Amino acid sequence: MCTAGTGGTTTDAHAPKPQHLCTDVLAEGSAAQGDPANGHSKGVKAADNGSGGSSFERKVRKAKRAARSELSVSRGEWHKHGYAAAPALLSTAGLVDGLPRVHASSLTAEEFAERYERPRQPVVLTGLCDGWRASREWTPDHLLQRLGHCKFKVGSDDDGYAVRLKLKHFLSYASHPEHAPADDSPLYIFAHLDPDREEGRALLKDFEVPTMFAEDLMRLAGERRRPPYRWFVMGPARSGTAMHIDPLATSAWNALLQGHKRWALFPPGTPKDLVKPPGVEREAASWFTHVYPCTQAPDWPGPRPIDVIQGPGETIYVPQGWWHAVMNLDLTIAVTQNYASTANFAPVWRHTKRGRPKMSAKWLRELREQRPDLVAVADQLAAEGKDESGTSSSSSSSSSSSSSSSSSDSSSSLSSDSDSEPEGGRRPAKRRRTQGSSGSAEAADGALPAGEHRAHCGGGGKQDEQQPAGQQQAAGDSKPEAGKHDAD
Ligand SMILES: O=C(O)CCC(=O)C(=O)O
Repeated sequence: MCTAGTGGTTTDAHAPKPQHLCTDVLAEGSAAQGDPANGHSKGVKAADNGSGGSSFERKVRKAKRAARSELSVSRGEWHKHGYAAAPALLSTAGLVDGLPRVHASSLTAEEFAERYERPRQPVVLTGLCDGWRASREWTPDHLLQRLGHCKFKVGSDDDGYAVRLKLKHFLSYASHPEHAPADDSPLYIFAHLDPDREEGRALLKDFEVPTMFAEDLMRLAGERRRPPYRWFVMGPARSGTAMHIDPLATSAWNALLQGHKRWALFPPGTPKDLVKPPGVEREAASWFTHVYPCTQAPDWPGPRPIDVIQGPGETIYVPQGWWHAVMNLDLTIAVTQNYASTANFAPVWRHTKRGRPKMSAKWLRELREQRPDLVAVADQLAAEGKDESGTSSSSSSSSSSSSSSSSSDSSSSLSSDSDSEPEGGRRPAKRRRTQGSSGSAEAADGALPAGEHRAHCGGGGKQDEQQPAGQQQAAGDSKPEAGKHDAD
């Protein structure tokens, strides 16, 4: 079968409803040529001298070592693949975008549910972010001025704790020719929007959850109990998110404010070993280099990916169960949120009950008050033995095994510019690692998905696929960073 290559081939007739032929978004070609991240060099340079043996350099090295301990910084292993010298990786020439664009104003929430959510059809919505302050102010320069001193998560260490960099250092890293523009798979900010942190509070004011995604049933479990579910995402060219399915069978929306993202989506049921073949590094750049070309070969045995080039102002809807990998084509800034709604409640409930019993008990109590119709769904699943526990939701509700998992974490943070700490909180005196490999585990009350997020380079975000959620849950309350993409 296919072995390797670089991305950027033309999709074929298997790609659903090709709608718009993309031109090469990098025609102006900055990232591929190692140009600093677009459009903000003035502010970034003013903030930091990104060269020499500066403290900036030390902080970046430290963050890199923590976020990807398998790569030696000093031996140049962050650029061992030479992806930065392979401009085809960032080219969209010949790609056929396979998703329809629908203007948000032409769709009610109910129409969205009927046309896209219930049939689990991905779509790109336009116009959703037009009125957001984020559309105007989430530029590198502006964010630098406002939040340059704040630390953002750029990865997790081997114990699952957040690795953070100040935004001013991250932006210097993103633009300095010897840093991100040279790295195979650069560090990526994937930061849970935590209202207990300064940057979380600030950024949360800059956007509104669009009405079609507003149902957000997990809020009934309580902000403290529910897993992290919304993230600020910023990354330079070639950073991204490796192939995964979002956790707990949630669906997601991802609104892009700056730059361009390349997506590859596979429908639910696509075999994991096809889309995540063993031996391929868990980085988006590696996936698009080594796996994507195979998906275009005549003997590819699975469905072809849907290619999408998401541009600024576009919001992609990723329904529950879809595999997706995402690579940034230039410096991107986005916000993404995972959610449960009436449309995906049944699978989310199954995964949550199995993987997060304490949360599901609390959630069920609230659903009983506010959504008895969904409790009937949960009971039906239990009666059919489909909630994986075999116990009825009626009987489980009283036991509320949901005791503690107290979020021990108040938000004091260890104070260094590049550090590792549990999400939202203080690193416990004795760190405890949640189960799972490579730091992939779900924190007790933590991440939607937790822990590892080598899924996207460095970033700590949503998490991975169809792993029995029970394997993700950690007991106790000293928790590693909550990530969106965990390892499987
Ligand atoms: O913006 C990205 O890197 C994609 C994020 C993603 O795939 C996700 O949040 O599930």
